[in-house]
Amino acid sequence: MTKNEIAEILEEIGVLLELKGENPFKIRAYGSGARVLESLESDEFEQLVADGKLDSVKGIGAALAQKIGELHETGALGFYDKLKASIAPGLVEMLEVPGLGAKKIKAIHEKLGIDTMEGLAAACVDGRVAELSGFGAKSAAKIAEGIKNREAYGKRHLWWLANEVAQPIVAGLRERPEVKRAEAAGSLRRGMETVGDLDFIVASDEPAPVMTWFCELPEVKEVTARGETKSSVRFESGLQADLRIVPPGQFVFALHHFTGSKDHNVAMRQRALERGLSLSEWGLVPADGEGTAKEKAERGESKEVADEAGLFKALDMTFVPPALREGLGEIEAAEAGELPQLIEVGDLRGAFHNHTTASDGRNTLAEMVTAAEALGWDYLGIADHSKASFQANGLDEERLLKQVEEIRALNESGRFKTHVFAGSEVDILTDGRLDFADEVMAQLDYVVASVHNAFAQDEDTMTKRIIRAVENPQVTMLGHATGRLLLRREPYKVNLAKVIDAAIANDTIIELNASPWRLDLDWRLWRKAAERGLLCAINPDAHECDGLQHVRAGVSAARKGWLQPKHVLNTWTLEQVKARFS
Ligand code: DGT
Ligand code: CA
Ligand code: CA
Ligand code: ZN
Repeated sequence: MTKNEIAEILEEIGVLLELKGENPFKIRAYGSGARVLESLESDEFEQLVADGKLDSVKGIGAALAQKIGELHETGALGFYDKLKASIAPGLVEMLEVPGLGAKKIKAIHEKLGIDTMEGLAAACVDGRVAELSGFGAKSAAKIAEGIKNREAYGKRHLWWLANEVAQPIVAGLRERPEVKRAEAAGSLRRGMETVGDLDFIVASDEPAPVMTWFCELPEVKEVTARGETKSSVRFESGLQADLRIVPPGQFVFALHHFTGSKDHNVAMRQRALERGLSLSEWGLVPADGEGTAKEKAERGESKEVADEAGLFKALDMTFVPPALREGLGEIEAAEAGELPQLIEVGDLRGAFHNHTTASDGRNTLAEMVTAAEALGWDYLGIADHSKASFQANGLDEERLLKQVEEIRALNESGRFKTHVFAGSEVDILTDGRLDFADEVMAQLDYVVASVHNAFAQDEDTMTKRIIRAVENPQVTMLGHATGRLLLRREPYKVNLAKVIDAAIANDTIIELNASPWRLDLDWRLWRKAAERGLLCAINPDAHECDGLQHVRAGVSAARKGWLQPKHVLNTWTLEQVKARFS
């Protein structure tokens, strides 16, 4: 296990101990142990483990060092497994409800004897939670709402996580000798920010062994339907997947049909009808004549197409990338040959808005730059939190200016090919003032301004607050414009049309926060905004080296927003970005 994975487990152990009501010193030891680990360089950590000297680090005692060693070596820890097994799963689940921490869950468990979600939901309704000391009616209502959201959200899954499940399965299908072609279709292929279920389409003349392989995958928890050419399964996470196996001649039509979206399909079928054709998952057949579309296709009456480009061509269109298949004007644009050349991951030369161990990141400045260099990036922007974000260990003026010096020295040292821009993610205070004075921000290469508190402000107040920040000449870009956390937290109330107007008028960039949990500003708003001149920055908001990879999710969302390289700051050359920041 890597040091960051170990740190996560230590953090979790702290929370589990708190749920059990263990002594506060013990609990704190795990939390601070995690933070000490995070602040070590990876090499330094490996060396300490190899030398058996972890316990010489301040904040890591002998017992903790032993546990870290065990996790590092075996990837498991008996103490942790036993601890988890000793706590009712319902209590652990409650940690995911917004507004519920270990302390409150413990009180609910001890005073009301509740250890399931259902029990908790009922106690919120009948007033028992409201009566508990330290709760009250307002907090009971908030918990009830959190549980309800969780149920609604629970039916969908984050694109990033669903994709991590899907890709190895596609690769596995393609390795099978009976499989001619295999793709993941549906909302996953279209790059929707959340996914209801996975839809695998396979071309094969010999479905039986493929079906068996799929239904017997080790990660499959339950086979919910099993047929010769179609099956459905459910994974541990609750994510479900359909597999359809079709004869190779039908593959392109099935792939297109099950990629969707429904709106896109409806428009495509309409277009086919105008040409005397009927389009379906079976094929593209004459609309008139004997029998159903399926029968016609089976009689070999379908047009033959080698790939989706061929299918679109048969309807006098250019290829529509899956990202654009939402029925939002892509048919007309493809007919006119006016589809945009969408941005690709390879167009990115760097990224802004990244954190280090100076605030709440898990990797040091040097580690982050090393990771950016490995990605071949020309530049990396560092924007740690500012002092108002004390819970994220935000930097005050003194620490910030020291970091700027450190970054300038790093650039001059020639140690990395990747240039580092010195920035800050500066809190937008409740009235729209910024957490740093203009003279301080003027010493930075750029500023990301973000809202991190007072989410409950009314729409008018929040809109004015954000616009005031957007109008500040020191602000380069606005961070996560709505604060939403997909499937977890609703956006705060803000008039985005006004914010976008203000950003365009003041030549302020708005980020497309590429964290798979945010993807904020939403892709649905980008096409129009970019046409009106809004510049986008695809910002991974990375809190560790691996987090830089999240730009992939950002690019996926940007493509759904019809964005081209010219709309995105990260595609600019180093010299162009330097000029913009100067
Ligand atoms: P999801 O799973 O909710 O995230 O969204 P999708 O788009 O993956 O939807 P899903 O899995 O129900 O079906 C996959 C695609 O199959 C869908 O995008 C379009 C096509 N499809 C499924 N059912 C229908 C239907 O009743 N009518 C039409 N026109 N297309 C359908
Ligand atoms: Ca689906
Ligand atoms: Ca489906
Ligand atoms: Zn932030």
